[in-house]
Amino acid sequence: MGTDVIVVGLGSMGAATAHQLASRGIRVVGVDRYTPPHTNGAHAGGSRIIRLAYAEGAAYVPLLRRAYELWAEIEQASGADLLTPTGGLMLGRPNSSTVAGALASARIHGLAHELLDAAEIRRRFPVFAPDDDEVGVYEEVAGFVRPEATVGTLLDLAGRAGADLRYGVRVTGWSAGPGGVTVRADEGELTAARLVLCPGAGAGELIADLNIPLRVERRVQHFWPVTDTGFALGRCPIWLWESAAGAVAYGFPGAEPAAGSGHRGLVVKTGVHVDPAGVPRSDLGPAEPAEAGRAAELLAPLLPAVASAGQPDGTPCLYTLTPDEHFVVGRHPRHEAVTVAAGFSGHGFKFVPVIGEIVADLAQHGATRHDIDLFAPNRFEVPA
Ligand code: PYC
Repeated sequence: MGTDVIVVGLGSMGAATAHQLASRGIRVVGVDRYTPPHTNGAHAGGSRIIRLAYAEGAAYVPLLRRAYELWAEIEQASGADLLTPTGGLMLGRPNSSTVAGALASARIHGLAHELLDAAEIRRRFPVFAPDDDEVGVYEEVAGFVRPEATVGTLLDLAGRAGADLRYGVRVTGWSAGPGGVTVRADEGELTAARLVLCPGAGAGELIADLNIPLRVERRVQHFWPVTDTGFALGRCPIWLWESAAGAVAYGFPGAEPAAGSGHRGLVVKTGVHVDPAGVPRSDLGPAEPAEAGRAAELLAPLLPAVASAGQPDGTPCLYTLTPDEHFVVGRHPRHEAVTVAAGFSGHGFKFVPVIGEIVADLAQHGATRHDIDLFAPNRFEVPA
């Protein structure tokens, strides 16, 4: 019997899509160059933020509501612990996009939230030292998800539902015609009725014909050894902070240190999402002391205990950024049998289950009930 859908890329969105399709009884073959979960893309590092009052746009909120439902369903189906609510604090000046965007989403969608001034932030969460003119939007439902465990769980569930998952397969190209799709790989060709492309940082080659000016950029997540128990889970929320200079950093409550590390305190993970003074790189080489130094310099005003902690470990990952930093999700504009999910711009992981649902809808029915106008794959095309 033939294949209904080939899914290229099983890193996160592809894993969720393969799970959705296989659970619907669709014959899926999934291929990946590596064996996910792995450290070659965007799902390494142990944790990713999830939040509802979405600063990046109110249009994301309905998708996040559905994502929360699906995260719970996946946890229930697998027994895996994938999402930990911690509360979340969006910090910055009132007119920063991080604060103003979160507030707008909360107000438009009637989301439970509190607006805290600097003194109240310092009182409730003493590890933070915001300037007097900074505020925070606090929401209870925010927290973090576990990316590697999620990808592993989704692939496991997909395989159990009948998906044929093949690893170590390097895809070199594809074509689509009236009779279906052909995927070319080092090992030979695969054919199916439909194709889903979830290429992650390899998007440049596989969706080159869409002419999306994607940028692949390195980011390093740092793990700081701290002693202040104010960072403990239950006392410290996940956070996102926009500095007056336009840098955006984020972080998590402290975790137990790895056995044998010799550190008796907590390990706090942070990342720099935007550094206006950063020089773009797109390699996955080992984290460098200068990168930790720059992170400490950026974080010093907000989190003095992190900035003065010992040398952190660092894990690099790759962002695939679109020009407007909104995702690319939809049917290929010239090949109706092909669906694309790419360009998650460093803020996509929280959406993994709902993107899987949307992409499976598009591959199965050609349409989805979710509003994905913001993500149109052809929005960067210049009219001839
Ligand atoms: O939601 O994880 C996130 C995030 C990090 C930086 C921007 N958004």
